[in-house]
Amino acid sequence: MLQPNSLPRTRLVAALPFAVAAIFAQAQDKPGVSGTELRYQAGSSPLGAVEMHQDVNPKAPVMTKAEFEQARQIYFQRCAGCHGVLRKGATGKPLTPDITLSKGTDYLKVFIAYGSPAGMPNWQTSGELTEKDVDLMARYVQQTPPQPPEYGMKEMKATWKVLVPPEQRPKKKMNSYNIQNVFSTTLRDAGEVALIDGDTKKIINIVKTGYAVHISRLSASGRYLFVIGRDAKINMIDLWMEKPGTVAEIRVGLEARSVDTSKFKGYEDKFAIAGTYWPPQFVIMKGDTLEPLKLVSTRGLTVDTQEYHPEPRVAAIVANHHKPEFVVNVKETGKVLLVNYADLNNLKMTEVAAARFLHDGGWESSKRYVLMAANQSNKVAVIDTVEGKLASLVDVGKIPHPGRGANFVHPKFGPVWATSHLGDDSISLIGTDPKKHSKDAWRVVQTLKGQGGGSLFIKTNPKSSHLYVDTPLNPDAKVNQSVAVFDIKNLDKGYTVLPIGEWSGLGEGAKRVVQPEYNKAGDEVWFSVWSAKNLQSAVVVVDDKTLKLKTVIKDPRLITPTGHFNVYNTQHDIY
Ligand code: DHE
Repeated sequence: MLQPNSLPRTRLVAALPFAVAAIFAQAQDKPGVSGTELRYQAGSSPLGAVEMHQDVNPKAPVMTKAEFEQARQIYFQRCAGCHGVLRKGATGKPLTPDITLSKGTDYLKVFIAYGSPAGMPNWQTSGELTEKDVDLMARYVQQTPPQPPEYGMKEMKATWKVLVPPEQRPKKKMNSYNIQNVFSTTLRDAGEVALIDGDTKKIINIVKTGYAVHISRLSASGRYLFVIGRDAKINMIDLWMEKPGTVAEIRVGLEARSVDTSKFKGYEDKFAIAGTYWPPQFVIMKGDTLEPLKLVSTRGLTVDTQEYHPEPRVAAIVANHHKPEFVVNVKETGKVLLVNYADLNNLKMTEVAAARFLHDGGWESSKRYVLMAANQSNKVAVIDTVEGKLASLVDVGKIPHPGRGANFVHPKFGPVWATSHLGDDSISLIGTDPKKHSKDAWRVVQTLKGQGGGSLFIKTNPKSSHLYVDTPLNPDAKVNQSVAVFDIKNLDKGYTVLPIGEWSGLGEGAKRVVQPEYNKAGDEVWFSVWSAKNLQSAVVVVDDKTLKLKTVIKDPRLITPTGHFNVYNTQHDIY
């Protein structure tokens, strides 16, 4: 049998129908999706493990039950991130039988094996799938898409556990940790977070969380830490306990990425909110117990062509500090919802039309305007949360990915917010001060050139004069194992490269350097050095003034560290 990559290109092209061969040739000249994008978008979905109802489609090619199940697993591991759970299209094209049946198995096999210039990765020639897998997938996408179950209040309540009721929790902080300087580090493949004391750099506790845990956020008081897994499990951790640990948990859906808490005066620690990828909805919960209170579906019409989308995923959620409001990004429809939580029974929501594929983002320094990346649209949407309307849609580089972005005062243009990009090496600086710098507000005032594409996170701090840009998904190991640092006072000088991977002193491994995060004082920057599950990883701490190595935190329990969240900076949205 032929192994991936072993098929001579000429032999295969000769065997193809003309039109297919032409697409193939084009795809080879201009591969659709870079390895960078592939590594990011094609993340594994926990829905592969969920039982789903399946119809038999008499028009589709025959598949045994075992073949179907195997293909379904591959689909949720590799394809659902772009083509959607229901295969109705997300950032990738729809793959429903009305489209795929008329193409036929041979055509689809070539498409899957070789990719297309429009964005389909070359799954077989890249070695990611075998020829047998490709045949399986070509037949699978002609079947009726299996539908995952809905997940509502009843299912949520069945998973909801209050392990320590509020009245049995400490009345004051029972430990001697400086909790404002604690870091919650995601241990992705262990399904855990490490709580690390930022002062001593010692691990306080390792807390079991959901599958492929994603992000951590803080309550307004800084006492409670909320962690969400890709399987939509939330852990609420009480940092006042002698040994901080989980006091409540819930599963709010079947797949998720975002959680946040109410930050407005009078509502501190009162509500939590989580958004789910499946089902497409968000839920508002009690802030001290995670009791689910209000569930809102995000299914609806797209912002541009105004067509129904059956699975618009909830991406980033941020809490407004000046209003009782959550800002909720609905990815596939391209709408930002401003959800007022003052009266949950008569919920008021402002729907701001932005652009499709809203992903991540954060506040500018005054916290009136929130900037959200519409990643596959190559735009940043600026929402004025006082007026409750779109202030601007700014064109930026290819696939902006700011994390929450970086705010600093530009020597010439005043306050700016910055994003780096997955798809190119640019860093866009957007003016954010419509009062004093009106002609520069909501436009890219300067574009910096970084180390390369594959950037995920950018960070600075009001006390620092540096801007750090990671590139963990760049294909070049030299670039993905290091970080670029710009001097904010002298941006034209270019960047300095810090070889964080090398500084970690780790042996073999991918050692991708991910997510700069400052300590509370703003004088240290922490980086995860992320290697595979079976290899050692580390957290590297850099002195922000001197840009020299300060400490390497190594521990066998630090398995696949990715994001890390400093309590104080996350609580106050300092970035
Ligand atoms: Fe993330 C934030 C979704 C892959 C690490 N990620 C987010 C947010 C979303 C998201 C919607 C914003 C949450 C918020 O602010 O409320 N991420 C996704 C995906 O859909 C995607 C592309 C594929 C997937 O299968 O999950 C994806 N993310 C990754 C990774 O591969 C990363 C690097 C490692 C990992 O843990 O899997 C990763 N994402 C992060 C981190 C943040 C994040 C560290 C928080 C950034 C911040 O500064 O707040």
